[in-house]
Amino acid sequence: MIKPPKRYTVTAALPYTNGPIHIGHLAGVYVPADIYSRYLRLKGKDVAFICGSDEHGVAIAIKAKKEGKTPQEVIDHYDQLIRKAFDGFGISFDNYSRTSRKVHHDTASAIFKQLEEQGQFTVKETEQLYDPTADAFLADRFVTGTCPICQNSEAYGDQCESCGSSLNATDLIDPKSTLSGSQPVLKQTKHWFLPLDKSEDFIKEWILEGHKDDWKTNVYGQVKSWIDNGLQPRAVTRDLDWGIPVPSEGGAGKVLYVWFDAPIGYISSTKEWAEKNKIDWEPYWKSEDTQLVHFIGKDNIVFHCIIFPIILKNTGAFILPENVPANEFLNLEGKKISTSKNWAVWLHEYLTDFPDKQDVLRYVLTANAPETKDNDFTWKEFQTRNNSELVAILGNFINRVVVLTDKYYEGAVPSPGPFNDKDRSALDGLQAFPAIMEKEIENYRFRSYSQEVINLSRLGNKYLAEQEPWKLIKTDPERVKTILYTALQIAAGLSILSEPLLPFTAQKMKDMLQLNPLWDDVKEEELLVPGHALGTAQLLFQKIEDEEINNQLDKLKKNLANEENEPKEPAKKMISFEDFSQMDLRTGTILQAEKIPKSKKLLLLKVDLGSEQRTIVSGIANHYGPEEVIGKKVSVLANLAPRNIFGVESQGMLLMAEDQDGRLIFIAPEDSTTPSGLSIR
Ligand code: B3M
Ligand code: ZN
Repeated sequence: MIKPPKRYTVTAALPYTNGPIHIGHLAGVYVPADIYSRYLRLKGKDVAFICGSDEHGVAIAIKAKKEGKTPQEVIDHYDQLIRKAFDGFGISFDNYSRTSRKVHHDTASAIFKQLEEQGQFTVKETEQLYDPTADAFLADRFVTGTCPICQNSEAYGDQCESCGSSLNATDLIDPKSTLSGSQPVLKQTKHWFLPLDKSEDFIKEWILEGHKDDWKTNVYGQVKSWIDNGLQPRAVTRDLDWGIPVPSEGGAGKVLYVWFDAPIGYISSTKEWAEKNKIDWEPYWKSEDTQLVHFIGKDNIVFHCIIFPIILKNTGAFILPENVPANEFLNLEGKKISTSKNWAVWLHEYLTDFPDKQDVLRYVLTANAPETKDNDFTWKEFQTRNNSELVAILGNFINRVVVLTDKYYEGAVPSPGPFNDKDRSALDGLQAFPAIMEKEIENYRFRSYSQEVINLSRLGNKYLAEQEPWKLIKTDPERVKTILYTALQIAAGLSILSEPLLPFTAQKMKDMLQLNPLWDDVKEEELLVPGHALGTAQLLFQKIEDEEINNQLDKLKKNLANEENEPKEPAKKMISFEDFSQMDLRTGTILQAEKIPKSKKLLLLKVDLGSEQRTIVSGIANHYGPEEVIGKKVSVLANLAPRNIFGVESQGMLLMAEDQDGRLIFIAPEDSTTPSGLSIR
């Protein structure tokens, strides 16, 4: 039997302070982390629930440039907005710090210096894209261009958000600097590289062997594919002026890569918290009897399961995470949540529109959480779950019990008579719930835990409906005392067991019941003793009307309309006819198609171009299966230089268009008898 941990360090991904946070952040990271931390506290555990603002990185520098502000002004604005949103939703961090603070600069710099002194880095001169107009090296996010895999014309230097491929900035076709719009040039620069490849065996043993049974398959699978593809040395410095200056000879004008410094932000935030509370921070990050859990979204898996653990391991002083239960993504009304398209439900706006309904959103986002696959939030489901589960089951049960106790016994818990089988089974049912819920929470299955809260409410409602105290009161008032005593125990159990999920509602229940126990008290015989005086009854939830939902849907549609009406700049700079005539565009027919192992995005195609056949790798696997495209007429850029993609030489490019929902559509001759190999002009 493994000894239970002495303490828990629970971290939640540090949000970038380059914009507000939305329901996707809550569903993916912060509500699950808060449920877990609140539960541990109710179990009487020693918990450090840690977070903070992630304030470096090019995204902030770009935002500042776009808004004509300094990066400091940007981060100060969004740091406050995000803190208020977290407070508004009861995300109960023990500490929320900022990576722009000195404690973090010192902590990250010390770890960098330790790794450098240990000779853990390789320093290399590499060619990096440089903007001669802005006289600045371009970090990946400062470069946009056409994705070589799926032709998305707005791919970034490090990643294509359309097909999800990880890119090198030099891979982009027709790269453009986001600083000046000019064509970047390649220039020599020096960077410090962390040789991740040297730690492959460590990751294989620690995760692929050690956590194959207890880590979520989506997390395990992503780590496995990174290992299968082979880890590469990764630059941990950048040519930027916003961030933590590289604390080393020759580091002038360079900063730590944001993904090197940000996870260390968990440690600096813990230090800050420990200092405020006059306790030692080290046990929370260095003692083997501490359980460390990282709550993140799926796009942060590689940083939390591979890069950060390798940094910690190489310093030789820190513990590793026991689990990293990353969630998938939440979509909104069937579309990807998009900051740029304002297709989101912003938390600060929700709190204005629904000032007393934080728990409703916490509940709906948990009941529908993207725990194993991307999931969809709809306002209709928000309304339905509120009205038919929170109001009709949980709220209705608590209200009836408190109002009837008030009415029959002036708000004092009655003394029960002898229990019959129904009473006994209701009380036994209640006492079984803590263990049922514990199992779900401790396995990071919060959706299921949320439904157990509703099931406990159902048990209470069903008991009352069967016992009908409002009828019996006339004929058998003694019996009614036993019924309401029993129902009050269930209400008391609910007020505790629902707290991790519904903290605001739980507080209202505890005020009504005048109760403040711990989780394990629910396993006891009696939570509310006879004679105990209750507080005043208050409604826990209100029905949500169609109009409120329609207002939200109208707001989203307006956002989208504004986005669509926004003047579209030409995606690229103008070209001459001569430039265009250099492109050899031809009609083609797809003869064969198959998926590329280890890639979710790519299809390997054999395309007939009339006089010849070409092998072409195309990033359309997310949109079309192999069997769907065989025989399809396509347009091909036939004179694109061959490129090696996932070990396959791709000899050309399929032309695709992207519709407003992000779906890729073929640009092809309508007439299916059009021969292949015709020149398109
Ligand atoms: N700032 C959040 C993101 O990728 C990123 C997390 C850092 S956790 C150390 O959206
Ligand atoms: Zn792409």
